Amino acid sequence: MADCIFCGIANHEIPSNTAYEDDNIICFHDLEPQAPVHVLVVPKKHIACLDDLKEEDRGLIADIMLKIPEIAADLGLENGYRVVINNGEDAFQTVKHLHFHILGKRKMTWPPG
Ligand code: DGP
Repeated sequence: MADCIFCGIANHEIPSNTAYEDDNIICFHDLEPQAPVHVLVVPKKHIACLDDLKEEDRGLIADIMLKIPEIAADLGLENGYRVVINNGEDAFQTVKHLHFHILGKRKMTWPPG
């Protein structure tokens, strides 16, 4: 989608520090890391947010969920990690292209801010 930063990264028009990539998914290090390890797992297909998921996306989302532990292991997050989806305004979603944050290498707190 035009003017979407994460589409630009997925298309290699915008550079990123890529941690993992396949035909449908790209994972890259966050520009504003909130933990010593902070990557974003992004479907290459433009889906704005969770609310826009369609039945046809079921396989893609399952692939992402199965890939996250593999990426976490590759990043050395053997002591645990947090996966976050910010969905919509109240959740402070700033980039309107669905993405899964993986944060690790520090102790997290609960509840989140
Ligand atoms: P969210 O608030 O859930 O929409 O998080 C968006 C994240 O995307 C935020 O942590 C900063 C990150 N981000 C925004 N623009 C860029 C970019 O151009 N490159 C990278 N690597 N990360 C970005």
